[in-house]
Amino acid sequence: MDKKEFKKKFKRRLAEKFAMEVTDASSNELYQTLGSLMTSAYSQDWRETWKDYRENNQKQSYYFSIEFLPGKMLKSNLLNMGWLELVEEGLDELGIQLNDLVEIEPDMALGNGGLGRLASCFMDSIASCGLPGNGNGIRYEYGLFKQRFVDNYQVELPDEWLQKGNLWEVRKESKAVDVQIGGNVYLKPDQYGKLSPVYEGGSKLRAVPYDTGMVGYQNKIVNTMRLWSLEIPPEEEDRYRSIEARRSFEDLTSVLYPDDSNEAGRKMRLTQEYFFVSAGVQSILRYFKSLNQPMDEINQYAAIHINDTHPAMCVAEFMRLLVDEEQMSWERAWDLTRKVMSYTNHTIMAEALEKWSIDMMKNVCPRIYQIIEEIDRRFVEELIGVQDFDLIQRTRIIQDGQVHMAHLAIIGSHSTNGVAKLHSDLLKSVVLHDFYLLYPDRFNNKTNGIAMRRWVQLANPAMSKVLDATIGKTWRKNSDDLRLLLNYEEDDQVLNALAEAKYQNKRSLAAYIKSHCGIEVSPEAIFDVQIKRLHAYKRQLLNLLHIIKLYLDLKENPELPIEPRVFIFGAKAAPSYHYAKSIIKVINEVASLINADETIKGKLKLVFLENYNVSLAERIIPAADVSEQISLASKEASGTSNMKLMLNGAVTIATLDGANVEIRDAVGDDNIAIFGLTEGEVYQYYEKRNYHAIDLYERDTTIQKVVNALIDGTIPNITKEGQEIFDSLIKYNDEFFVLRDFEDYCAAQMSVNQAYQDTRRWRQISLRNTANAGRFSSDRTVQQYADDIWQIEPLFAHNDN
Ligand code: DL6
Repeated sequence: MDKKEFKKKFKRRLAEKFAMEVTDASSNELYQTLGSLMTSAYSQDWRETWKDYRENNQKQSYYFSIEFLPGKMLKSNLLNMGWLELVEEGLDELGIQLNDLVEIEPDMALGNGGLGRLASCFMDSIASCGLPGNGNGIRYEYGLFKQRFVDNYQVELPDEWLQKGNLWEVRKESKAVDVQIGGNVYLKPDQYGKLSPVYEGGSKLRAVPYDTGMVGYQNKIVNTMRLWSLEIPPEEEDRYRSIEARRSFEDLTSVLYPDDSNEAGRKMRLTQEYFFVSAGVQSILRYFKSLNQPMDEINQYAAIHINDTHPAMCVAEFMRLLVDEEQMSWERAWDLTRKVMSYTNHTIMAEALEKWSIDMMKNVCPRIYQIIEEIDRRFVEELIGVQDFDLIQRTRIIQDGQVHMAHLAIIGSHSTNGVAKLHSDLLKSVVLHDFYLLYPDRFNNKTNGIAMRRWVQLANPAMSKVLDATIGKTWRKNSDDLRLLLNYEEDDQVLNALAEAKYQNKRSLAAYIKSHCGIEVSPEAIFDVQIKRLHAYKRQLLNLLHIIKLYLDLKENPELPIEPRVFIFGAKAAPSYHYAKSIIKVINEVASLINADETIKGKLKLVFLENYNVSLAERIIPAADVSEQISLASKEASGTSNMKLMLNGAVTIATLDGANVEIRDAVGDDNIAIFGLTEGEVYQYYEKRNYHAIDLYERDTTIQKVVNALIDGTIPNITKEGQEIFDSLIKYNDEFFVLRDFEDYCAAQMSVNQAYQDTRRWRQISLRNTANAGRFSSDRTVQQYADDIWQIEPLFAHNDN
């Protein structure tokens, strides 16, 4: 399609859809028109992709994830369709700005952070690599809450992202399935003595899929992200006549991560998990059966991926369908289940490794509980006398009245992977060590990656242009070609062009900050960025204490020779995570104090941007000079903002945690500022129990001064929160070693300050970061999953034009 044709089609579609001309239409109507043109254009490829998979009996992977965080899809679909420039120019000629239409689109946020964003990067990469892989999740009616600051506190507002409809999804009524929840189940022998389940009571939920096309990068492949929505089956209508009954039913999939601080919230969460697991697995089996292949060979057609423990019930649901519905023997079904399933662990934080009480599981999905009990019984039976008794006790699925979901996922699959080298090593040596002893061959690493297309081509057009002009355009398809940039590290023209692109991005972020927060920041200053969920282990507190130190130093000596710095935070705290919310309050109060203080001559600014989400990340990341990756070593599984920021030329200040280690290996010690305890040192402290934060506080006057500022009135309006944070450090012994790493962190910050003062050197470091980021493409990651875990192959059948 050329520009002329696009304009003609656009005007015709607007007339058909809204009986309007361009000049009469609102941005929303124009957005709807463009979206409808796009979906009808790629639907043909979507259908063809499906047909080809089916006709070639292609093995497909199904990525089960309770979170997906795609963000806005208008521009990324345009880019992947190869339409971006043409549409931008065509619309411009019609007097329409594409960016005005982008503003209309809600930021689809069906996830909290890294886990969901990774799933969406994978969706993009799987399609872009031409791999047959699909997503499977929940179509929450409300996305992650909208964060507002009121009185400097976080307040959560509902995110009604579906209010104006969703352009990209298609409701597929014909593909609905029913999911049985609750009731009783008992096993009854049939005439041959085989036991079959008999269900009594409970309720049936209708799961209706909404499919969204996942458009590959200019390759005509369109895969599917299938999100399940809950409806009342017609035969159950009578039960839900009252408004309350209907509402409590519909509430089941309305919110992401219902509050798990109470029993009702937890039950809802477990119901959500079983709902999407059962619906997804049933639909995979139904599709497989339509291929008329022997059930015994299903592992050659389907790979089911358990993304974190939330979908771990896939193991039991798959067994249920094979044994109860397909009448397969337990042994054969178990063999197939393990061949089909694989699992990724995304955290080593004990509290995030899910466990469900037996009672609750019996209550929500009684048959699944029976099957898990049987898996557990056989696991113990098989190992008893072969393995150490204590090891069996520690690894079994059911322990102390609870069902351990990670154990189920590991025992019931053929592959368990971590998401960065260090994390995978820690899984083997510490967190899942017992399982590693049992199944050494199942453990592997798949370092995370990011969708380069979104995080450079879309987010940073200014830098993309410089890259095109310098190293040609091949990097757009093959991110390893970014390395060609290394040939230009002595080329002042290139260094200046990259710096100019960064400066433009900083100017536009500064304008955003001005209009959204009313804070004036200078694009000449260092933009120092920490963007991620708010969590104690990620140590936003360490960053804050250093800011307080700089502020106090500047108060003492306003002439202090430091480069002007703007510290930028973006983070949401889970609504029930009190401590994290206190940190937000204190950061905001410190910001109010610093930003209003003219005596420090604008050398320091602090900005906490409200409502951090994918779209905001796309604004912040291209403008960052410094990337804060300062979690306590051993706690961050991988991190992915570290990769996005590095790719966009930010210089990382980091602990040796998660994927930071691999970033350090990629750029070399001279191009990153590493500080702090190593993971080995952290474990030593745990072993010897010899960390005493109070000693550091009493010994070190700088620490004392900074920490005291939390409680001595230096920072107004934080009486409660300041005390709470002070206590977490001093009274409760600083769980995440913030004070232990403080001095080293300040030294690393100082080295960054010095490096920035040497402009040319800084620009070279920045160039090296971009040049070495290619390996962190999620195209590489999904290809590794495809080769090593899922054993799926790309489809080239209709990819020849
Ligand atoms: O693997 C994606 C992402 C990692 O980059 C982060 O390091 C990790 O914290 C995150 N994990 C989760 C799991 N839930 N919890 N807690 O979000 O996964």
